Amino acid sequence: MAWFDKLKQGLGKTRGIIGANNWEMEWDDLEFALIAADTGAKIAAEVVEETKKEREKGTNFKEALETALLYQLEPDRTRQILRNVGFELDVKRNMVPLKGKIVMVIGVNGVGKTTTIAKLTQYYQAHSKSVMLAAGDTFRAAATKQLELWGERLWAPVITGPDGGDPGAVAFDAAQARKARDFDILFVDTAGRMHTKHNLMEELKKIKKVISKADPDEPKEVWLVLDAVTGQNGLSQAKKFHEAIGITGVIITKLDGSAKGGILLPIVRELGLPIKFIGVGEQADDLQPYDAAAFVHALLDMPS
Ligand SMILES: Nc1nc2c(ncn2[C@@H]2O[C@H](COP(=O)(O)OP(=O)(O)O)[C@@H](O)[C@H]2O)c(=O)[nH]1
Ligand SMILES: [Mg+2]
Repeated sequence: MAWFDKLKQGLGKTRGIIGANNWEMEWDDLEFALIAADTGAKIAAEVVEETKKEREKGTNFKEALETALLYQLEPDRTRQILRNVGFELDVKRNMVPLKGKIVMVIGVNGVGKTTTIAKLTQYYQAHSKSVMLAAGDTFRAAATKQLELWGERLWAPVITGPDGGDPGAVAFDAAQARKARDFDILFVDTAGRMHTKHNLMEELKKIKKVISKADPDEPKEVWLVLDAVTGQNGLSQAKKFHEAIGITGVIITKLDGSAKGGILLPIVRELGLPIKFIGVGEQADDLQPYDAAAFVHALLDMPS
């Protein structure tokens, strides 16, 4: 199945809530539906206001809602203007750029960090980049093995350390190895949970600092992985991680099976964080560069 259809199918639950079968609804119902899809109350009210404004211009309900959602998800107005004058932006063909060479990937347990790293590896390799991996989740015994298996499958070297060892040491070795072997990108996997005596945020801060000792000015990217299924809870996770570590991008996973696609709105609008990719399945190619229009069109069951 094409990724767009997967996303469309996954968002079908959200679409059901916002009344895709009935493209005309009471404003209160729309507001409630948006809240149910995890946009949060404030943004839901804004979307309703924007939709109303568009309706007053004579736009039909579906297109009015499309504009209102795009306004939220694409704060970069120039892109909207370009689209309005019929200029299509092709994000699928252009590689999602990286500010530096090292990307630290963080997030709570089970959100899909390790799987997403595999997907990112395949994505950047397809754009002719050489990729190395660091198995920084030393907390769970199976985590290193999981990354090693992906590394074998994708022909990407994986730097590992002993189970239960210091994740900072793994990250340091990997950062040095990347430089020495001149690889384009290093993705650093991390744990989502620590032994009770360790604090996860402190540990992640330490890993970040250690990387900059091996390679000054790195990591330039810290990407947070969020599971769409966790809904509004994901927003508070994002706030906490952002305050503690500083996030440069967000990846939303499991949009293939979620009714909570609305979480993207507060991530963009309230936290001001860019969404880099979305995950739509468990395979290495189930990853797509984030595109606001494609997301809204999947949500509203419009053609891509
Ligand atoms: N349906 C679906 N499952 C996913 C997606 N991304 C990851 N998973 C699954 O989520 C589970 C946890 O993933 P993992 O990468 O181990 O999470 P981590 O603990 O954050 O490293 C695995 O079963 C993955 O296959 C996605 O986009 N869609
Ligand atoms: Mg993992």
